[in-house]
Amino acid sequence: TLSPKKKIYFILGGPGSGKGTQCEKLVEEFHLCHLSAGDLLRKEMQSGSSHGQLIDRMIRDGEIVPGHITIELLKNAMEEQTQSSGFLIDGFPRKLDQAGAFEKWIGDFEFILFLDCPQEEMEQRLLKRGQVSGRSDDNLDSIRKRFTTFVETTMPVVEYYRSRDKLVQVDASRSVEEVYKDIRTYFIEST
Ligand code: UP5
Ligand code: MG
Repeated sequence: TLSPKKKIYFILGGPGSGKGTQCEKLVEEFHLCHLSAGDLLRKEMQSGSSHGQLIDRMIRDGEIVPGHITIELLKNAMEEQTQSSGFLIDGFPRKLDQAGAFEKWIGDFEFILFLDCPQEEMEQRLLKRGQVSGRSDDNLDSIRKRFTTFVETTMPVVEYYRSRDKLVQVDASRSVEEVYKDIRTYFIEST
């Protein structure tokens, strides 16, 4: 099981809000281990796992992969990592029942960082990235589906943790540097 001394932070925000970009900057400054649930699922898909086809279809349709699959991947990645002082869990939990199941396993965590960004801005960013990313879900049809899933299923997670005072929120519509300037203050206070 996990060392109880390790700090755990979650990063949530809509598709294209800048979760991955901001996590990279946090890794540089605070030496945390960055685990993107989406990246872990894409890696699992490419490894030829028995869940590959299911993951492939669900990512393309912007749907949330069954929790037992994602949680297993996250647990394994966290147990393998013995060096870092803590974890940045990016893009998870996206659904209330998955949040509950995972919280039971980890026990306590520091906070959820919510990157708040208007849909038009996220759409622009993703369409631009889509020209080069090769991601199967960076097309307008998939992007719209990802937005719907985010609003219907993931925003309730955000609101739940806000009501428990476990949420910090930043305006993610600004430049990468401006957003990071705000974000880092929460991590300075916490580490
Ligand atoms: N960019 C970033 N910040 C910018 C800024 N401030 N100003 C201007 N441009 C900015 O950024 C996206 C693009 O915007 C980049 O080109 C960047 O340079 C630019 P990025 O940092 O990649 O944003 P991020 O929020 O990480 O966007 P991402 O596309 O990764 O978000 P999603 O949440 O859609 O993707 P994720 O990989 O987390 O999940 C993909 C799918 O996996 C889900 O739709 C779902 O099907 C599945 N999934 C699950 O089922 N369960 C999970 O728990 C997790 C994922
Ligand atoms: Mg990402």
